[in-house]
Amino acid sequence: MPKNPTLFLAFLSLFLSAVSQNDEFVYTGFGDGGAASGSGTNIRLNGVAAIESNGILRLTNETSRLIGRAFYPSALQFRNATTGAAFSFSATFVFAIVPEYPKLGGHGLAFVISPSQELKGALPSQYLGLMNASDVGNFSNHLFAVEFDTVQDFEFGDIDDNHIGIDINNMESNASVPAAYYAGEGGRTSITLKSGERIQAWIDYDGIAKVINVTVAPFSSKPAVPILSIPVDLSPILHDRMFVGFSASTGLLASSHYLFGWGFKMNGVSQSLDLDSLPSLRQPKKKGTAFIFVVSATAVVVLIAAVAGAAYLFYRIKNADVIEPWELEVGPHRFSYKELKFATKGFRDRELIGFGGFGKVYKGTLPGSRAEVAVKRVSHGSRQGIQEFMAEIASIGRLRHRNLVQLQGWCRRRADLLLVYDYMPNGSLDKFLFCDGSQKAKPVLSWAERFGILHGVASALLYLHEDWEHVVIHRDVKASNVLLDADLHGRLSDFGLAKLHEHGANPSTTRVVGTLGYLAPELTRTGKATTSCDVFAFGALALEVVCGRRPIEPKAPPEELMLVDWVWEQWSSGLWADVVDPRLEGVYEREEVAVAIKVGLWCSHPAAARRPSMRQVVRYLNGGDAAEVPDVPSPQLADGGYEEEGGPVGFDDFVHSYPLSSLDKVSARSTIALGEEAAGGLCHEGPSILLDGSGARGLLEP
Ligand SMILES: *[C@@H]1O[C@H](CO)[C@@H](O)[C@H](O)[C@H]1NC(C)=O
Ligand SMILES: *[C@@H]1O[C@H](CO)[C@@H](O)[C@H](O)[C@H]1NC(C)=O
Ligand SMILES: *[C@@H]1O[C@H](CO)[C@@H](O)[C@H](O)[C@H]1NC(C)=O
Ligand SMILES: *[C@@H]1O[C@H](CO)[C@@H](O)[C@H](O)[C@H]1NC(C)=O
Ligand SMILES: *[C@@H]1O[C@H](CO)[C@@H](O)[C@H](O)[C@H]1NC(C)=O
Ligand SMILES: *[C@@H]1O[C@H](CO)[C@@H](O)[C@H](O)[C@H]1NC(C)=O
Ligand SMILES: CC(=O)N[C@H]1CO[C@H](CO)[C@@H](O)[C@@H]1O
Repeated sequence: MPKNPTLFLAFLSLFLSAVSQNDEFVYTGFGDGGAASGSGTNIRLNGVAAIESNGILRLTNETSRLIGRAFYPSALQFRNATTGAAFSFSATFVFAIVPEYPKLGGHGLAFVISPSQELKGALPSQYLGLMNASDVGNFSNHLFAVEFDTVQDFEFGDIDDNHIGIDINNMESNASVPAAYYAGEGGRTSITLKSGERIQAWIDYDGIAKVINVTVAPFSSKPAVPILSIPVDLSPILHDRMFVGFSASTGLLASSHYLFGWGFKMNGVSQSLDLDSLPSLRQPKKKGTAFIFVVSATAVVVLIAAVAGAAYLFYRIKNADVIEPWELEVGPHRFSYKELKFATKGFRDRELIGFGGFGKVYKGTLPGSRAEVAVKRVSHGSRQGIQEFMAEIASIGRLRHRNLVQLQGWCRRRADLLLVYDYMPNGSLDKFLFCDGSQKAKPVLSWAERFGILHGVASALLYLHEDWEHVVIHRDVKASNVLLDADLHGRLSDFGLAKLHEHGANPSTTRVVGTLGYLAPELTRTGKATTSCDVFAFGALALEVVCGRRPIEPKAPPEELMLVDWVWEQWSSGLWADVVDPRLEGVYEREEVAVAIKVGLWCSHPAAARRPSMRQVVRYLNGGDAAEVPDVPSPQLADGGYEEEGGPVGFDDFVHSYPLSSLDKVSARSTIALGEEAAGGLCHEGPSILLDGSGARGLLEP
């Protein structure tokens, strides 16, 4: 028994009253007048969150890579302190997500119960401001969140770009569903989170049955059946006292995330919110009955003036560029749309010089300098396109190397995205190497020219991998991405797929992009692009340049189908002269060809760890002495547990020869499609493949 029972009881009642006082609140708007009922306290904001004058809480605006959070100011008792059992609770809130580009969201918001209001070290983008890459899945996070996600992130197995998920200590949801609601008998009606409209959500936890329910609807009455209902015991996940609130983030793509009202109750049903009584993003329409006559008379006059003005303004606006703040921070020169339209003669089809993975490429002549440029127009409204574009500008703006195709500048006009490059008069390397026989066949490149091109591409890759301030992985090294300038020097192009990696950081990717025949085997398994994947693709390129053949040649006899296999075979039996492009008619430097073959085979090794670095590649190409190049490790010594000891060899290694292993995760359909295309006698580059993070699904791009 405490010595002073009165004092003890006073403390106890104070404690209990504190608990009961804090266990329910309602925000009807977040302005001063709309403070939580009862308490005079308002809401605690951090990151870029702010309350707008009309009482709307804005978690983020449309600037990229922001975090905004709002928490109820004091911690709430979420568990019975004696038993450690989580209490039931219910929450309801109204939010809206207004994306920068109407069809593209970025990234979403989450209702969160967390041990702190700060969440130090957390990242924006796909992490929603909740955690960082090293925290993901760690049980000491003690984090419960319901995500309203508008971006499909393959790394965390997102089901689509419009889903609701329950996240426990992890960004990979324990359960998720496409956003929708059940209205009456009507079945499931889907709802677009990033529509910009107000959406109400309800989150109910039953501490006895240990079930969490999530419901959303575009109106205030709660649908009877939740859209997401899963059994989960929050007792081990929560601490006794936790903070409750919201977190939102933006990535390369951005949305404004708004909250309009929020009700919460521990051990009970939260007070309902009425959409009509909450602040609204749109200005209410003014209704004036008395003035209608006067107004309409005036309106007629104004209208006539306005139509004339509008016609002029429309012309102006149509040709005007709206420059957003982030655009000023992007490195290279920003062209005006008018300049580029003029340069390409209005993007005329006759100026078209190619199709990239994400858009068309036009030839243009700049109005002032008369300089020739290539203008890549990223497809309108394609979400991938815009993401690629952002990555492209950010990463290549400041890259400078004589063997890279220089980005001169760029332009964005609404959803139209344009990149301006140096014009390469001689086109791409693949046009020179393959397609003999067609009328447009280019002259045969001499060995000296070929060796020079390999050398140039290797030094460009070395620059990207090691010599720049960030590690840049090209991800799509192939003959059609090597362009030739007027002097037939090779220049690496198309950094649309490049992503930046800080030196030392663990490069991880969410999407595998590449081209059949150049994809490193480990890439299809792990989905992680590394510099070794570029080395692998360079190996394929080196062999192509020597042999004048594609990495996979469907028209060739079966034993020659896979270029690497065939070259390895001939090389090991000393018959390597047979693989050299017959169009060279035997005129080549034997020593250099041997170096190129050796380096090509070495780079093509199926085990990433056994491939050389680009620095070694450049050194051996410079040396031009085959004897200096170490013996290429046998491809049979792939990764796995056997190595040189002669231990057990995996079954798979007998089934597939090693370059085929780079195809084994790609559906048979891809291989067939490739065969058909080639059989049609078309002069195409091989199909590109997009694999999702699981590595299992192959999509063909024409
Ligand atoms: C968004 O918020 C950030 C941080 O408060 C600010 O720097 C930026 O200018 C804002 N952007 C826009 C478009 O309002
Ligand atoms: C906590 O659990 C104990 C034991 O079941 C119970 O007696 C007590 O009333 C509970 N406390 C609260 C605040 O629910
Ligand atoms: C990740 O967040 C934790 C705290 O949640 C922090 O200690 C850690 O330093 C962060 N890591 C990075 C790489 O920022
Ligand atoms: C989880 O986080 C704690 C505290 O930040 C840390 O000590 C621990 O090593 C982490 N565990 C894992 C598996 O990363
Ligand atoms: C789901 O939640 C439980 C904890 O309740 C956890 O053990 C599990 O790893 C979570 N993640 C997934 C993806 O199911
Ligand atoms: C959750 O949903 C289920 C299924 O509709 C329902 O039976 C249950 O009562 C709900 N629980 C809560 C706490 O709303
Ligand atoms: C081999 C080849 O086609 N070379 C051309 C490369 O481009 C320059 C400049 O346009 C031409 O003069 C060359 O003939």
